[in-house]
Amino acid sequence: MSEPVQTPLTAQNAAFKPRIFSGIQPSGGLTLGNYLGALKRFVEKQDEGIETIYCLVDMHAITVWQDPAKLRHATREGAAGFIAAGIDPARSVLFNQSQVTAHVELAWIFNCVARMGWMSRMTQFKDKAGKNSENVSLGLFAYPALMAADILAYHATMVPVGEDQKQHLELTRDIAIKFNNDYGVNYFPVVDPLIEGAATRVMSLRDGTKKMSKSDPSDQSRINLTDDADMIASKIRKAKTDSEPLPDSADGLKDRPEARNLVNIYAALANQSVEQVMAEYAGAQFGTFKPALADLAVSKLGPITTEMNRLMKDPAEIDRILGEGADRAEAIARPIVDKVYDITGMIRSRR
Ligand code: AQP
Repeated sequence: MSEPVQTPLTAQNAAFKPRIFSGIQPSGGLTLGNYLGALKRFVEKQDEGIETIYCLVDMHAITVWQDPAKLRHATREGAAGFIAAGIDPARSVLFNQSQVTAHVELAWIFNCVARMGWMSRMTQFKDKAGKNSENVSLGLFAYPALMAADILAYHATMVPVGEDQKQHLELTRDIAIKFNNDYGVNYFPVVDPLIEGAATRVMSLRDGTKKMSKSDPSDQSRINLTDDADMIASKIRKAKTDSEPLPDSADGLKDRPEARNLVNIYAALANQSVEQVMAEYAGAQFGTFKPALADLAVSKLGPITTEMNRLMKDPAEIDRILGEGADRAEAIARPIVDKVYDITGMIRSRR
């Protein structure tokens, strides 16, 4: 396990209890990118003893089309992946987003706080919408407001994520600050992003300039947590590289995106620094390095895959765990979101 990183709480957050929230979309199977950039670190945070709340964000997933049966399957498989990777549903709160309505209630309020200009600058929206921005869902545009609601409905102070989510977290901070200023309160914390480790941005195995992603049309571009040992070894063997041997320092990887990606993956899986990996493999050809990486990946991911497969044999038990997690999540979020109705001047006379 890597050394815990102590991120100082933003000054305004002194009034808030340290609490972690993060989520993953069940928009496909979990990838090595999700594992190294998020899940592995979710487990580390849980094991450091901080209060941790983790979510399969199914409402986010439907911002692009999801087949209902596949979404249900991916949500259960995602939950199985969390547990198999080390999330203990007794110590962390684990649930799927749509079971706790506080998320969408707060998201609407935040839609009215966030500005069109802020949303228009989101690079993930631009990447996902591409040239088709007139035809994508309104939900895809408003995605970061729902993400802010996911986090702030729990008054979470820290959010472990991969590098790609940095801009969305800055927007979450902007929403919290604007809400607090508009209503003259110090009600929402200004979250600290936790973007740590050697693999905060795992790249595609086919193109070292593109992020590894569940929705990439090429299955060869990613390692899925459901891939077996042969598949992992074959994908790593075929991963795009250049023809040079590995350099003797991290500096030598600067203009070699594919080589850098494989070294980062190795370092993150082995819980080593990039320098430690370079010290061991300086001068090695990919013919040597790739099999070593494949062995390492299989030894780390194999037990997770086996456990996921075991858990997936009992979907009712997974649903039970998600339901229990949702009850615990609801108990935290409900009073926080109810107070937002009071702050914003909504009459709630039925309660
Ligand atoms: N390639 C990656 N490297 C490091 N971290 C990554 N994450 C995702 N891909 C990488 C981190 O995983 C968490 C959950 O991400 P998500 O599923 O909510 O959405 P995403 O970032 O859009 O992931 P994908 O795989 O690319 O999904 P699709 O294809 O559906 O858009 C986040 O913390 C993210 O940083």
